[in-house]
Amino acid sequence: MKCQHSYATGIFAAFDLLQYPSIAKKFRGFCIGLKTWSALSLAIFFLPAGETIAAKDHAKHQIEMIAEEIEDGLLAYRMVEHHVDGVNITSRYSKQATVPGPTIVLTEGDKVRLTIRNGVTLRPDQQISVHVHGVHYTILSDGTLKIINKIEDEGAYPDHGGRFYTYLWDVAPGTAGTWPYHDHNFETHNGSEDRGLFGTVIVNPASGSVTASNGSSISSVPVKSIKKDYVLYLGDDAFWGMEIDGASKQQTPLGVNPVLTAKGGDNVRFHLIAMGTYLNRFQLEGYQWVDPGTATFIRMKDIGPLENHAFTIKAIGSANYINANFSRKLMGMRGSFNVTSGAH
Ligand SMILES: [Cu+2]
Repeated sequence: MKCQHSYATGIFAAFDLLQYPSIAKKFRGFCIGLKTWSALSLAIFFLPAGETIAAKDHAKHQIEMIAEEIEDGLLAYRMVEHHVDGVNITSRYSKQATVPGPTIVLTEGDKVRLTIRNGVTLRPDQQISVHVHGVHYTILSDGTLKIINKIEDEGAYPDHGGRFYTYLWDVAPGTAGTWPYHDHNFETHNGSEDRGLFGTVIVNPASGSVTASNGSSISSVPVKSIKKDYVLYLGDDAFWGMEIDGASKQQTPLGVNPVLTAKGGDNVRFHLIAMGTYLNRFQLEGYQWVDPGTATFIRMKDIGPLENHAFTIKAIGSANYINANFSRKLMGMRGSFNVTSGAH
């Protein structure tokens, strides 16, 4: 996924260095972009890479992930630890590294401190990073190489000796939505998301409710009423899926072109992210849903590279989901949405 980058500086830079001074210890060299904070930067940034970060900061989400090699030459992210307000929620995630990687569920207004480690030892000189879309951050949390960000290679080298890189995300008002994150530094400055290093951030709205369709009318339903979240990545030849159970919050990787299951009458939410290079036309045959930001029903959605689409529906019957783009259809990009009988 090639990215367009917008660089936020200023207020969040101050926030970054003052509210989270400990975080800057990982940076090697000098920050040439933050002149205002140069005196502070000199003191903080000169510390060696890989120094243990002091626990003193205030991010609601404390996240540590590692990238690892898995079967078939794939690379994948694994959740090592996730604490929310000090509560350990790591058991929600797969114990293995998965494709797609862990889905990080946030709410507008949250702050995140995410540390990445690199367990891919086959290339000792190659960084792995986490570059995220949708949320706000300073240039030092962009997760790209210096050739792009002009300041620093913002990733982790292989984990000999505990090297890592830490990002700060500001999940500011207005960032609600479904966003991809992915590596940007392995092998090339385009990263290695085509080998599995990608995952999803879901930012739930601060209002606590989302627009939903029951097939004929539009309503607002509580996020808490959603029984399942399905995350579907659209590659060039397959969907890669995972799901989150609404009650237990347990995340389950579903593999390629997965069968999605729901009980009739349940609210379920689809999150589609296009990571390939082609235009996709998503259909959930027989269903209509609300085009986000509008009050319009749609029965298909064109999703180009890097684009996202999320919608909530009431499960009212089994259907196939399909990429109706002709060549993608020929590749077999389809799967089933199996709805068992329940309280309609
Ligand atoms: Cu991207």
